[in-house]
Amino acid sequence: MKYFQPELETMSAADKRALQSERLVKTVAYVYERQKPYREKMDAIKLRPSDIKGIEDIWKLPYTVKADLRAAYPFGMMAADRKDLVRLHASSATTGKLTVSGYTGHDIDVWADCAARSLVMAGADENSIVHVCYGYGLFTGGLGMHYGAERLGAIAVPASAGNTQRQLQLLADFGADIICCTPSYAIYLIEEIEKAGLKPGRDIKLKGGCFGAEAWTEEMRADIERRLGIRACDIYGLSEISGPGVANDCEYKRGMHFQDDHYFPEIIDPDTLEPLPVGERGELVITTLDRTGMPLIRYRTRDIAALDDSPCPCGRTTIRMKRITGRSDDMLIIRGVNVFPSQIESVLLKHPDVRPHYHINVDRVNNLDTLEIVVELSPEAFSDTVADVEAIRAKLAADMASGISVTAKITLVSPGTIERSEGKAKRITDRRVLK
Ligand code: DLL
Repeated sequence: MKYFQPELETMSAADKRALQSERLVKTVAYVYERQKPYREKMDAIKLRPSDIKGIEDIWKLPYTVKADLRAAYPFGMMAADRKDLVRLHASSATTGKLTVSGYTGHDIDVWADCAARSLVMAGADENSIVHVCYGYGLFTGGLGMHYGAERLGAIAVPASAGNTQRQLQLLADFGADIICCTPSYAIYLIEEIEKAGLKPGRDIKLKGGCFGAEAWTEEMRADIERRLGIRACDIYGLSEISGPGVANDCEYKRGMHFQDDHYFPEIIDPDTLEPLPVGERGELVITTLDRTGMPLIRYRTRDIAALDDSPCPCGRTTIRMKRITGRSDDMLIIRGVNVFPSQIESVLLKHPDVRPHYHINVDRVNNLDTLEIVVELSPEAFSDTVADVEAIRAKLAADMASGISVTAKITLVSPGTIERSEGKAKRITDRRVLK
């Protein structure tokens, strides 16, 4: 199976634009009528739904921000009648109140299609067994991929997060070929697979996976692919828009195919709020084109990404999105220098003597920001002499200084010291916020 919905995934540019235009015009009229907080934003700038004639007018529309969702907690952003809503999810990824997301049956259908498209890109088909170890619950990871697997006609294994030994048993006994989990959990699973003496290919039959819900790096992808012998696809999504499957890598892994018949992406400069041209990195803004439960117009995701409209050899014509390098609110400012945790990960993973388990501590001592990176040694390096370990530390410190332009204290710890994550990894402790 090459595509899940070939007619939609390989649509011509002209047909795509016509579809996006038609859907945007409808969405704006619907939101103006049914979503009071957004109507007020449009009224404030005297913008009428009839001013939006097609996708080329999208820049005229005001942004929606997370604070709008919080202010409308819990149901103020719902546009559908209550009787038509069938599900709620919520996210507490950042501090503060939950952001609630409401879905009609139509929204769940569209989301399942997008998750099924993603699974096909990772190598799944109707004969697949899809092992889902994203958490099931208010978090969208578990149920999103579960519905996608069923939509595809594959078998979904709702393993959910946690109980790693049980996960290994299920993977070995059921023989799943596709796995869905966070990249940090994948690394944990791989370690346990290796410890148990299970061999990918022989005991574990995985061929591909959709890994997302947190920022990760090409180095991490290479590590997962090498150790599991699989195709590791990056999958993006957020509960406000639907959940996993808004964008996903195909087999060429040249950026995630953004499901732009349903979700329209833009990149803006987060400071000036001006749209940026294709290719430039900035904040991702998404408009839902046919959502009915909780449509969102020009939602500022805070995620930092770039778009790519060059053709993809896979034949899909959806616009692509380069790997998310982080969230603008995750960006650390250390002594005036901007540092994304993913840049730190990238430097660490180029070093064969450490493993991808790390924690970042930021503090302020005598009015000066300090950065400490605690990382686990590989089991081989751990048995080296003290002098060898000191050499590893010095090399990492030097690579880090040139990689992120900030000096960091490197603390090497023994294998297994850093807490493993079952869902989104929590890798930063910023004590400055408490001071
Ligand atoms: O994380 C939905 C999801 C589940 C995506 C499973 C992929 C796989 P939220 O909990 O609402 O939803 O968190 C959304 O997670 O704004 C990004 O900051 C981050 N994120 C999600 N996918 C990626 C990714 C789910 N592939 C927030 N790369 C988003 C980097 C990601 N960050």
